[in-house]
Amino acid sequence: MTGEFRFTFGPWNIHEGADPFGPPVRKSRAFSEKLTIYKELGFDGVQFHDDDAVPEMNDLSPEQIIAQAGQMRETLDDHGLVAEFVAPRLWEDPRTIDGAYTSNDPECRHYALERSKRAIDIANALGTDLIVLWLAREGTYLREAKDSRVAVERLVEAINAMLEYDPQVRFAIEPKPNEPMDQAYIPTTGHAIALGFLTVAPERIGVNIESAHVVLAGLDPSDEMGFALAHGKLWSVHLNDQNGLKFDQDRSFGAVDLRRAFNQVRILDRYGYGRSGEWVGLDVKALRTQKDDVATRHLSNSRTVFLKLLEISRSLDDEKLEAMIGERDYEALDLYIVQSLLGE
Ligand code: GLO
Ligand code: MG
Repeated sequence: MTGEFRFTFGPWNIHEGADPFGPPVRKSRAFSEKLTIYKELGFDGVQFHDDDAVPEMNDLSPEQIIAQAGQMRETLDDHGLVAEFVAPRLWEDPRTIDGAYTSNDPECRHYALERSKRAIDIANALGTDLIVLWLAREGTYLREAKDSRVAVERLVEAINAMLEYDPQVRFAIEPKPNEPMDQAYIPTTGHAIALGFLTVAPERIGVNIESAHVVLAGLDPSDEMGFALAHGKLWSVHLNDQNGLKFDQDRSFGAVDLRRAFNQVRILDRYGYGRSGEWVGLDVKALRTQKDDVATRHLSNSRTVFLKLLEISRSLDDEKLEAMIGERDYEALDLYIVQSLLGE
């Protein structure tokens, strides 16, 4: 069964190029302007942080938030776009400095949960049932400051409260091993799925696997995808690339390791990814050196590379592959793949 692929990205993927050592180098684009670019670049879906859909939402009542999200849905309709997911942005508020759901301060944990419920309201108003939880600050810089067992219990408690708040909504946890924290509590796909099994509704907990995050954990993205697929839990992907164990680079898909990218496309295609409505998200950043007028190429390039690798994967001679595998002639297999990637 082959996959069916539609593409999404988030408004944060078109950005001004600031990094921890320097200010913005490109002009800001309004969200409304970004929306006009999606279709031109070949994308049909939008990924949202809650406050991408409803800016300044902490100053609004729940009713006002729902009304504004409803307007955003109309804007999406006008552009022929749909919302893939909403992610509560729980890492910028002063109350989430020491973590959101795992903060040692009960008032801060309360804020995180209430904000997450508003994100669920926004998802409903936008017409999606998927919430992505990137657990950004759920970790610590020093082991003695927080209790890792209690942290897991608090994550389960918060997720249970969200599951109970809305009986339909599904959650895709986006694991990441580090950054902004030194060590995160839910660093890999296995941790995320296991966390789901501690909740009251494991069938509503899946994962969003990001290639760069997997590389930062020292693992192979296509293997992590295989693990999630075997559990029926691969509900979104954030494809990108990463040059070794550094800061989270979000490089264009396939820009660093083409073969690693190929294997991600191949496993998604072989197991019918997208046939149940899953999207291919490209969580890529423009290089800081990229000039303003061409600072969306990372998105269209990533999609182009995905489709090219898909073509290569589908053109492989299955009988030849099976024969090499049957003979255990993995050197021949190796050369066949490399030659295919070289276009030979
Ligand atoms: C950062 C994450 C981030 C999330 C996004 C959605 O490392 O990849 O971009 O994917 O905030 O929650
Ligand atoms: Mg991501």
